[in-house]
Formats: sequence, C-alpha cells, structure tokens
Amino acid sequence: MAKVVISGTGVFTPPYSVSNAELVETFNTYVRKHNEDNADAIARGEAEPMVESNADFIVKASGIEARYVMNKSGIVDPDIMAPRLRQRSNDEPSILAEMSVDAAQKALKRANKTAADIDAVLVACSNLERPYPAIAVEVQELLGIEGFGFDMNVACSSATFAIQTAYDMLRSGSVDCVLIVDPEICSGHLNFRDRDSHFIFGDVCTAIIMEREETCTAKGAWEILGTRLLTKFSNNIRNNFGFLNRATPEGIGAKDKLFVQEGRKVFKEVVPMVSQLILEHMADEGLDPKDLKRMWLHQANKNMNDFIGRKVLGRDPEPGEQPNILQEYANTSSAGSIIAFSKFSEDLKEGDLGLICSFGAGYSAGNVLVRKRA
Ligand code: CO8
Repeated sequence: MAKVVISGTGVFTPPYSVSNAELVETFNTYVRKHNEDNADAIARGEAEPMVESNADFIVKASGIEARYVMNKSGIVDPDIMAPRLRQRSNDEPSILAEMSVDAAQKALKRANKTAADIDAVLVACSNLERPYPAIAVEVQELLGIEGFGFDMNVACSSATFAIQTAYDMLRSGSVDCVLIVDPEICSGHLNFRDRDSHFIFGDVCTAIIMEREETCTAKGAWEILGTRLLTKFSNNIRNNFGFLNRATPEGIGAKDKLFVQEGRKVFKEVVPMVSQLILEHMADEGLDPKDLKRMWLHQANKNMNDFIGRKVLGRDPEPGEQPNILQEYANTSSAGSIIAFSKFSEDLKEGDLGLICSFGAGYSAGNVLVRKRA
C-alpha cells in the first residue's frame, strides 16, 4: 500500500482576542441587569436569580485564558452577547471560505505545493454556514483548484475523520494531493449567556495538505502510520440547530438551538473512551506508547488532556510531550489538535513518533499516528 504523508499545515488566527476577564465582565453585567429586571419575580420565588461567572474558575476548570474571535464588539456587549458578522452578498467570498483560503495558502507554502497540485478539497468542521453550494467547492474556486470538493461534519473530530478520508483516497490512488480545511466559527453557536459554557469556545481555521510519499518535496513531512475512528451516540453534547427549525412552533429562538452540554458527564465518559482507543490502536499497529515523542490532543480541557496523557503514558506527561494551545485559543472544535500539531511539531527529529487525537460531540474520536520524515 502506498505511503501517505502530511506535508504541510497552516493556521488562520482571527484578528480579535477576548480574555476571560473581558468575557466575565460582560456576563456579570448582563447577570446584574437580569436580576434587577426580575427582582420582583425573584423575591416572590417565581424566578431564580442568575449567578455571576468567575475568571479564576474558568482557568482552573478548563485551562482556558483567552480565545480568538471573528467579531469581538458584539460578544463583549452585554446587550448583544453574540458575534455580529456582516451578511455578505453571494458575489463575495463567504466568511468560512475566506478563512479557509488564508489557512490553505500557509499550508501549501509549507508543503512546497501550489493550488495546481491539489485535486480534492475537504472542508471539515462543526458549523457550516450554509447547506449548499458546499464551502469546499467555493474554496476550490477561490484557489483555482481543478477536481472536486465536499463538506463534512463530525463536530470536534471533523479534521481527523477528514484525514482518514484523504488517507484512504490517496492510498487507493483516486486522488494525488488533498487539501483539508477546518474553518471553525464556534462563537456563532455559543450561548454567551450560559454560565456553564460561555467561556468554552473560540474561532480559528486550520489547513492540512496530504499526498503520497513519492510526490512529497517538503522537508520534515509526517508519514501517516495508521488512523482509527470511533463514534458512540451520546446526547451529552448537542446542538439542535437545523433546517427543520423553521417548521417547529419554537422556531430557531430556543436555547437548544445553540451548543449545550453536560460537561462533567462528557469529561467522565470521554477520557476512558479516548485513552482506550489510543492504547488499542497503538497495540494493533505494533507500537509502544512509551515511544511516543508527542501527542497533539483535542483542545477542550487541560485537565482532560492531563488524564488522557497519564493513562496513555502510564506516568505524568513531561512538559512539551502534549502541548496545549487552549490557554490562548480555547476550544476550537475540530481545529484544536491541528493547531497544536502545526505549532509544535517542527522541532521533532526524523523518526520521531507522534499522535494526533480528537474527541468530542457524537461522541466521536479520531487517532492519526505519524512518524517524522527527513
Ligand atoms: N463561573 C464560576 N463558577 C462556575 C461557572 C462559571 N462560569 N460555571 C460553573 N461553575 C460552578 C458550578 O456552579 C459548580 O458549583 P457547585 O460545585 O457549587 O455546584 C462548580 O463550578 C463546578 O461545576 P462543573 O462541575 O460544571 O465544572 P467542571 O469542573 O466540570 O468544569 C467544564 C466544567 C469546563 C465544562 C468541564 O466539565 C469540561 O471541560 N468538560 C468537558 C467538556 C468537553 O470536552 N466538551 C466537548 C465539547 S466540544 C465539541 O464536541 C464540539 C462541539 C461542536 C462545536 C460547537 C461550537 C459552539
């Protein structure tokens, strides 16, 4: 079977950063006003007072210190508390396509490739801004790529599922070079008025170039040794936004049309599921977790990553063995492990073994075992 490599990656980082302190200030202003406006009902016991958020809690519970967003003014305005993005005309690039093109150009440069080398585009992310035409086809058009493109969504595991899809296509010979992009505007589907989750997500876009070994001219590419995907149905992370919302009496205004989760249950159920997936996958590939030089784990929660690292390695991970980027980017869904991989992989040496691993809604989890080339 042909060997397949990841020959380049790229990251588009949005222009605005929002600190925990800024987010909490907005949230608490909203809470105080809400409680004042509802003081009588609260006094009568007919309504519960809202409770303020806390920046120290956020860092302790998640490791998140800030997040990048495509629009800041709306998010930090207590009267809006949502991103405000201009409606673009059909003649302009859509916002997800624009982010994708930026990340793709960076990945192409690192892979030593041009758009003419690509023959398939996969847009893999949690939230697509429209059902059709596919964002991937628009990215293809904007970059001048021949061939085909399609969109796919497996929530936080979209990127790793796309890597396996591309891996299979490249090994079968149906394509020669694939561009994967993961444009995530998570702020668009985050309820900034929900104390339990208002701090969780940020926006970003990552890109990956994959090809067969024989066409790769980039230095320090990563050979894919194997992939493994897993899904198991769970309602603990859910978003009921969809095309049938307008057909229901509640419409699109209901709270469950945004991101909702049972965070503690997710934590408890996903940590063992992912640890087991990694250990079984490595055993089946004849690889020892002790030989892993680095793990680029899904970026949802620092404590969760520490648990998984300990289970997989059988000891506390050393600093740098599983770099986190969530302190700066927060949870960026499918893009998180790819940001970590893109930013913290160049220093490794030829022959070093690494693991990209995603996990999230579905539940879904995806492993990509990689070895550094010369
Ligand atoms: N400020 C202060 N205190 C708070 C806050 C807050 N903001 N929120 C909760 N608390 C309090 C609670 O009231 C509670 O108090 P008490 O003990 O008195 O009842 C206490 O803190 C502890 O609450 P929790 O048990 O809820 O807190 P945790 O320690 O569990 O931390 C987390 C909460 C951070 C959410 C944690 O459970 C977690 O990270 N879980 C894993 C979540 C995860 O990985 N989710 C993946 C979702 S992402 C995904 O799959 C992609 C979806 C697609 C993207 C959609 C884009 C929007």
